[in-house]
Amino acid sequence: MARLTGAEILWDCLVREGVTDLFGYPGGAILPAYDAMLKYPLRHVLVRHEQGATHMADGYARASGRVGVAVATSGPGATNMVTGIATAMMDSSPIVCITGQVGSRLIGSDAFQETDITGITLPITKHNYLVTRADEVASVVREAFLVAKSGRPGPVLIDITKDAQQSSCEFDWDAAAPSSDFIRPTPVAGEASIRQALELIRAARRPLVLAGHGLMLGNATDEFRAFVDKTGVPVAMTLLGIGCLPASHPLNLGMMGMHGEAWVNTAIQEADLLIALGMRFDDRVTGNLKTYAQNARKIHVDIDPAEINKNVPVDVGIVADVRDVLRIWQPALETLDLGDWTGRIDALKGDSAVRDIQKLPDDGHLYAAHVIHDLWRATNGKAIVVTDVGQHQMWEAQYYHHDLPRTLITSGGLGTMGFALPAAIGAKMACPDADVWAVVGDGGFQMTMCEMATIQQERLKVNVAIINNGYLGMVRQWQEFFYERRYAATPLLSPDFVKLAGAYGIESHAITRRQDVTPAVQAARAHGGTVVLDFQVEQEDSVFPMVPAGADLHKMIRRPTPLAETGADA
Ligand SMILES: Cc1cc2nc3c(=O)[nH]c(=O)nc-3n(C[C@H](O)[C@H](O)[C@H](O)COP(=O)(O)OP(=O)(O)OC[C@H]3O[C@@H](n4cnc5c(N)ncnc54)[C@H](O)[C@@H]3O)c2cc1C
Ligand SMILES: Cc1ncc(C[n+]2csc(CCOP(=O)(O)OP(=O)(O)O)c2C)c(N)n1
Ligand SMILES: [Mg+2]
Repeated sequence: MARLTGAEILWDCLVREGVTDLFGYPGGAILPAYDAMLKYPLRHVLVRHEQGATHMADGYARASGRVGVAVATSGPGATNMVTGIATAMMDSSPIVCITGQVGSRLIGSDAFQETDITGITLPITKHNYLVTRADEVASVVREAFLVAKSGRPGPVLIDITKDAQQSSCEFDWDAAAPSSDFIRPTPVAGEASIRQALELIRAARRPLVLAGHGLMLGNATDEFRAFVDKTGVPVAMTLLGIGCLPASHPLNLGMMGMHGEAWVNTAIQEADLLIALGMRFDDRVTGNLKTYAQNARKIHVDIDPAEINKNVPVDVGIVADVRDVLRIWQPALETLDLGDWTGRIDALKGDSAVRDIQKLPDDGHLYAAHVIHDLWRATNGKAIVVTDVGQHQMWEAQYYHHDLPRTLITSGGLGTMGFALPAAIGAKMACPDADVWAVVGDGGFQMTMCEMATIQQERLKVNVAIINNGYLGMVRQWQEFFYERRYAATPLLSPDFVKLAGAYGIESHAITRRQDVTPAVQAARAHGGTVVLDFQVEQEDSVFPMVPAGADLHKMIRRPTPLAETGADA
């Protein structure tokens, strides 16, 4: 058994947990840990703001399924992490955040850079720890990784006092294993509910799957595809579920909800059975709960018992890992006789006007939809696209057709502007061979664009597409629809992004015409380093369709121009 400092034990444990990369920013209370880090095979990415570190850890986790790690000092370093931790919590992303804390004797004395970060993050972490002794470090780190990745994943914070980092003790990895009392077994689906669900599935004539993020979190996409291929049930996806079934699969209908496809929302209202898999009936998904899917029986599979009957009462709730359930169901599944249900959905597609913008003649205007469509084409639908929050995020979901799981990374639950650039850095670190694009608004980019320096210092290639509409576009859209076009605080002045990127030593171009989009994307992909593309798009375009917040799901605001609809993109 070796005698190590708390700081050495911390990194030793991380290496044993399989960590290779971490994102952080140093300061006084975490200095002993930073000093000890030099001895361990860990790649530390120096961020420009601790919020960036948490989003990088989050993007790393979402792209790879591994736990992402972020490090900060006490006080302002720790509080800067709060937004990123809440973002990870809302979207069930497994990250471990490590913060330095003032010496244990100083706690409670308003010491320099003291803040009660475990208190502050209590409601936004799955669990958190204050470690005051070196001999606690190993067991806490091992438990923290287990908590972050097991069951419903989520963020965990470990706050370690400076003296716990500095003092020494015997380090025994095996003795620090989480106790068997602590390890909660994955819930097992009850036989009765499995049987009831199968009966409902067999009896259904107008069934729909509501496919969510849990399918990716539970690595269940192969089993899910087998379920769909066997039964023939059409699939609607949540924003975070995009990628769980290839967009090109004939039974994949697209996104549901506030900015989902019109035919999907109408089909939900007409369905006689909803099979919800690893999704949590967010209000962006359901609209008015009183009128939501009234004709449908409902099956809900979720690993978190708190989600069953939380927003939508269901007929059969199954608390289990969705992959286990799909595997148990598989032998009993049969191809369903759905009569004209798929024909009905095709008819609904026919009168929808979501994708009509592709058919517009090129009248000299550059629409965001054009940019996303051409980005999809030029990257063969295989890029990892990390979006920010706003209109561009919704256009990405509508016009980029993801064929692979974990290739759309976006802040859904918290809707955190500033997420994209740092999360894209994390995704690139996790998947160095992937073609990674950050699709950002002119507003959100300005919240974390300092991370361009991180990209350069780390010599990373993360391409950036700014959808520059001169507005906080999504808020402007709400003002247009619901506040009689009073654009309070939404017109947005931006710097010259090309010059700004240039100041960081990053190649950058502005694009204003549609015919220049594809060549710009291709050139960016071929370039050896990061390229920032400033797409100056139509300023007052809106995302359609739109279910106003709290409205009935089938009462969508549609694009006013009556254009011929195309289900498939040209
Ligand atoms: C501007 C904006 C607009 C939006 N508009 C839309 C919209 O139009 N449509 C839309 O869908 N979303 C929209 N969203 C996103 C929305 O707010 C939610 O984030 C999203 O609907 C959540 O998707 P989810 O339930 O699949 O994922 P999560 O919120 O991540 O939930 C995943 C669920 O899976 C469960 N789970 C995890 N692991 C497993 C496992 N192994 N087995 C079983 N269950 C598991 C979890 O317990 C959880 O209940 C919008 C967001 C923004 C910011
Ligand atoms: C941190 C944060 N602040 C405010 C908001 C509210 N909000 C949601 S979308 C949006 C506008 C985003 O503007 P921009 O980044 O330019 O994207 P666009 O909608 O124009 O595509 C705002 C302000 C938010 N989601 N996150
Ligand atoms: Mg904008």
